[in-house]
Amino acid sequence: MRTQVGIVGAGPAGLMLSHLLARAGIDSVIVEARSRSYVEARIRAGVIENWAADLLAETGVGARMQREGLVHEGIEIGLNGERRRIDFKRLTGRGIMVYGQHEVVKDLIEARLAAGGKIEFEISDTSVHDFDGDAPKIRYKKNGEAREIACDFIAGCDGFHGICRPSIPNGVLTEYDRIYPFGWLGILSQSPPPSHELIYSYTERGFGLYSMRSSSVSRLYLQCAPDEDIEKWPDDRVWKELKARLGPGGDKLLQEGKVLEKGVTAMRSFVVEPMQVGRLYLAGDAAHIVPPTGAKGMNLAIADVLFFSRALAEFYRSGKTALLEGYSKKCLSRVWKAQRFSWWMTSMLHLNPADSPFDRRRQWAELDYVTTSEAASKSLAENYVGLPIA
Ligand code: FAS
Ligand code: PHB
Repeated sequence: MRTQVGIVGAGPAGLMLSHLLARAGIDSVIVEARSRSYVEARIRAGVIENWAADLLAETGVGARMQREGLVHEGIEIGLNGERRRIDFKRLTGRGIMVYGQHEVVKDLIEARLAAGGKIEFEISDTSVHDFDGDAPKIRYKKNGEAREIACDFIAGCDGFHGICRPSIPNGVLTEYDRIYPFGWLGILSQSPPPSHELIYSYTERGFGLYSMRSSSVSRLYLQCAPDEDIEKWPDDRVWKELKARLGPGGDKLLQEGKVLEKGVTAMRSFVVEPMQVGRLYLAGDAAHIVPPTGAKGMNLAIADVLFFSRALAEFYRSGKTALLEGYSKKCLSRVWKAQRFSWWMTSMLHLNPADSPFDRRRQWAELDYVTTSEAASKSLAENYVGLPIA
C-alpha cells in the first residue's frame, strides 16, 4: 500500500491529523492496534480548550459536540470546602467545552470513514522503517498477514506506550521526566455532578475533582497513591471519600449513582526533544505526557497535529520545508507552557506527602492568592481556556 502520510495510532492525535490532512487534499492511512469499539469506549479526557472546540466545529466535526457538549464559563476551586469561582468569561472572554475524549474519537472516526478515509483497526506487530530517508515505511500484520505502507512521512501518534518513540536510535532524543507521588482514582457514574461547573477541591484529606459528561453523568476523581489498590475501594468507600473531599455539607451536595467505570491513573510530566527525526514526526502522548489536573493532554495532541498538518500542506503545495523543519520547536514552545501550567495546578492542589508544615502554609497562601487576585486568577484562566494558537 502507498500513501503520503502513514499514521500510527487512532487516538485524538492520529484521527485529527488524518482529518486535517484530508481537508488539505493530503492522503493518509491510520494503523491502530485496538478495535474501533475499544478506542471509542476508552474514557479519558473531558475538557476541550476554546480554540480546539472552534477547530473541531470549523472543520466539520463539531456538530454533535455543539449539541451535546457543555459550554462552561468558569471553574470553582474549593479551599477546605469554601468554593471560590474563577470566571473565565469575565477574565478572558472565553470558556471551555466539556465533552468526553471518547466522543471526539467517535466523531472523528465517523467523519474519516464517511470521507473514505482508511483506518486499519486491530493490527499487530507494528514497526517503522527508513525514516532517516525520504521513503519511510510502516510494517504491520492484519489477521496474521504481513503488510507494508510506503509513505513520504510517518506520524507517530501511538501514545506514551507506542512503538514510534522507541524506534528512534539511542542518543538522538533527550527525555525530561517527573513522576508525582500520587495518582487519581477516577469513576464515571450515572449521577448528577455536585455543581454545573467543575470543582477542583483542595482539602486536608487530599484533592478531589468533580467533573461531568452531562447533567446526569459525572466524572469524579480522588487523589490517591500512584499504585493504589483499586480492590480496596468499593463503591461505598469511593462515594464517602468524594463527599468528604467536598468539605462540610459534601454529603448533601453529591448524589450517589451507578458506577459505570473505575480506575487508577498514575501521574507524570514527560517530554522528549526533539519531536521529529528524519521523516518520523511524534505528536500527542507519543511525545509528551502531562498530569491531567490542567486538562491539557488531548488539547496538546490536537495542537501538535494542527502544526504538523500546516507544515505538510506547505510542503505538498510548494515543496518548502520551513514549517516541517520548525515543527518540533513550534510544538515544544506550547508543550512546555502546558507542562508548567499542569505542574503548577497539580502542585497547588494536591497534598504531597513530602511537604513540610511550611510547604502546606505556603500552598494554602497560593490557593488563597490565586482565588482572590485579579492578576493571578486571570493567569490561571488564560492557561485553562487555552493559550492563543498562532
Ligand atoms: P492516545 O494514547 O489517546 O492514542 C494512541 C493510540 O495509538 C491508541 O489508540 C493506541 O491503541 C494506539 N497504539 C499504541 N501503540 C500502537 C501500535 N504499536 N500500533 C498501532 N497503534 C498503537 N487528559 C486530559 O486532559 N484529562 C484527563 O482526564 C485524562 N485522563 C487520562 C486517563 C488515562 C488512563 C490516560 C492514559 C490518559 C489520560 N489523559 C487525560 C491524557 C489523554 O487524554 C491523552 O492526552 C490523549 O489520549 C492523547 O491522545 P493521543 O496522543 O492520540 O494518544
Ligand atoms: C475530566 O472531565 O475527565 C477532567 C476534567 C478536568 C481535568 C481532568 C479531567 O483537569
